[in-house]
Amino acid sequence: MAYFQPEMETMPQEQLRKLQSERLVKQVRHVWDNVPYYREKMEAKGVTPDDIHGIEDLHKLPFLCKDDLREAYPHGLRGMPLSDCVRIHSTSGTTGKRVVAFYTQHDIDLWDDCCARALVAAGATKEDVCQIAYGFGLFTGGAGLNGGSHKVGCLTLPMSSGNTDRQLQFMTDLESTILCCTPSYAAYLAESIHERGIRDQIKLKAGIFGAEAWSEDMRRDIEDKLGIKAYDIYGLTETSGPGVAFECSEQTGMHINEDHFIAEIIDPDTGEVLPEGSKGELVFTAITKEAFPLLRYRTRDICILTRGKCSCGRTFVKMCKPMGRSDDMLIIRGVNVFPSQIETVLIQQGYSANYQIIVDRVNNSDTFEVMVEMNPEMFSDSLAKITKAEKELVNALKAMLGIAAKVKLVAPKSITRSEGKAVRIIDKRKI
Ligand code: DLL
Repeated sequence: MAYFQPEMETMPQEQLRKLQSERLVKQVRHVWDNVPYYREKMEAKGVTPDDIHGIEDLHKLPFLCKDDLREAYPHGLRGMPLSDCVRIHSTSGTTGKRVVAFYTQHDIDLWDDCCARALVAAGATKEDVCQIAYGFGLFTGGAGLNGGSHKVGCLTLPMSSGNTDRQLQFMTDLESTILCCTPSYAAYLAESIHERGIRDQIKLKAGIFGAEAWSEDMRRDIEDKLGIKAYDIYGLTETSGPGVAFECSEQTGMHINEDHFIAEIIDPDTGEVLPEGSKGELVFTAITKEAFPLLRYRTRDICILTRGKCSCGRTFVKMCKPMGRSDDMLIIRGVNVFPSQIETVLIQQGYSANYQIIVDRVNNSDTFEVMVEMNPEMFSDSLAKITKAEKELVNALKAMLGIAAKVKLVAPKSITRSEGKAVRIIDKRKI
């Protein structure tokens, strides 16, 4: 079994807990001394660093949420002098102020390690050619995997996202073996490879896909089309970027890099910490980051943590695929709807994951429409056949969600393709 940092990745759990405790105590002191915004929050809760003796005291600390980050924009949560910071990254948020995260060189070094662990878990060695088709720039995807790939010693192709012709040319000419990009772009590349009939020129063996929700069905679809093993990777700008958690060969959840991040699951409504195995909101405490040392950051991602023995030998706790976000869950006619549920139905019914959900409010009542691209072979079907297929989808969606959606099958490739993160939801009620 290959690991990038075996001493950490396979550390016995008791020892790991001790390491986390030591690092937490140190980190709380660092934040208290250097981040007045959080110190005030601690003071308001009547907590000081003297109250934090280890991981068992974590619950005493106040939460941070996205609103705090917006309020403290741009420098309020920075934990190191600007002269010690070497880079920023920023989120792609559509509303309000962006979130700006700062990094020291040491932060980048540890972040690269986390991404290198993910690559090695996917089978990467220095013999590999790693094509990075995540965006480079303020987005963390490109930079994170690029750094990880260098650490492993792969030949790194910093392609950034988009320009599919160029991606496929390099993929074939330089014989890329590992592809890193969003799952929606991976699906798009797979489709383009199929259309061009160049599958036999593709040497890929693994893909590392994350940054957005994707279902198990979508995984199987991409794996079949590209003939690879597809691994999930999770992270967020606030906690450095990709590599907070990564999948191993078992593909049954993502190991959280617990020597750098303490994970908790809380009830999103009450903030109460839930026992392991419960479904709730994922909260992270970064215990090694210097420049942007967030404590108890509420991710809004809904998830379950499990701490079983893993056949890969890693001892880190596993998170399941995020089951939606507590803030992008749609409430339609009073029913909670996650886009991932819709995606599952579509793939089970043999459609691609190219869809768009349109929600509106007409006469005080919610309207709910799902536009789905028909498969190319359906394009020449009669109207009656297409109407029948639409009805079948309406029924399957109703069985999954408990409410009825209007379904419209549209021409193949007519829904705007995203080469970064897919825009799945248009909620006109909010506009
Ligand atoms: O998406 C970092 C990243 C880059 C992760 C490349 C993986 C690969 P943000 O743009 O700040 O950072 O978005 C973070 O994206 O809170 C989740 O809601 C979602 N997300 C990230 N990874 C996954 C995943 C990057 N594997 C937000 N599955 C997070 C589902 C994911 N959702």
